Amino acid sequence: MTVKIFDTPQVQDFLNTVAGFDQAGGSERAKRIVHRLLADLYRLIDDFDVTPEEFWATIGLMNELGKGSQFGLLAPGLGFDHYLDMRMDAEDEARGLAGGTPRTIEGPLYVAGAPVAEGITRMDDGSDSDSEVMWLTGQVRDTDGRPVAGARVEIWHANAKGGYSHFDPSQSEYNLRRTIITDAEGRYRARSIIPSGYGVPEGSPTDRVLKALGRHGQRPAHIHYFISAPGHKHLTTQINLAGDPYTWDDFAFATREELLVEGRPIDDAAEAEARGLEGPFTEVVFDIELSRTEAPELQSRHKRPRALEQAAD
Ligand code: MBD
Ligand code: FE
Repeated sequence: MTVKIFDTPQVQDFLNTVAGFDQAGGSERAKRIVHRLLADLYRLIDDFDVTPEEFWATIGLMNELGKGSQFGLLAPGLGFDHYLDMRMDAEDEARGLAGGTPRTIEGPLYVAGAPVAEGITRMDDGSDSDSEVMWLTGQVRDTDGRPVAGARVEIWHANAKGGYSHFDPSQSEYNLRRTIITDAEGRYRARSIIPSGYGVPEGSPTDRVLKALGRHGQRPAHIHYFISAPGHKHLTTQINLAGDPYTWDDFAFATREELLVEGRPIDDAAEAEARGLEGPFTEVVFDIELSRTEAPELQSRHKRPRALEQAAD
């Protein structure tokens, strides 16, 4: 039976009490946000005639999401990460800080504390001899085209099975995760392996939510970056390797035209030798343009829970 009680004074008074409006302590912002959130949900329950069975199934699902630390995975699937990016883009536009390489979402699989190298490094541990060798390089410049020496370029990506070290126990510590400090010409260079796309674990609570929406949990092959340098705006971004069937069908909505990079297959002994490689490889070039800013809060990444990062950092 359909009943409508949301607009009654009893329910409205009840909401005010639940949100702590009649209490002196607590945070005004927390109260207003919780009040709004609960009001929207109470109204939804009324409008959709949500049954107790549906409500408690949802509580069970949320407990499972929490147990598996999956809220960070569901969030991009529900578009929150991209929505926050759209808001930060609009803020940059309003502040006159637009320009440079575009941002895109961080995702939940960063791990703090990767090994740091000057200018050049190898990211893979050499245990995967079946994967395609990747030569990943680029130059960091400011928006006037001047190279940025000494920039911190943090890179992380999946292996050819779509797994990330730390979260995938079959990989060695910090495999496919490095920080490279750009050389005098602003360049970074890394030997690695070509990543595959990521897929949300089959049967996981996040997968169940996506399936209920008729959606999949696949991401195209991508490589994550944090780039920072004093006097420049911190950049969180990713590149996508062109030609992936999921390029424009990313469950996390991170693809941007400007961030699509075509790998160049090279089968030339002299080219390989020039990079200290043997045999064929695929070169992936990603140049990065940073906007200048003197605001210290714009020069470092946002705080959020991250693996192996101190909450105080
Ligand atoms: C990933 O590798 C990722 O980048 C995002 C955003 C979500 C899940 C897995
Ligand atoms: Fe990723």
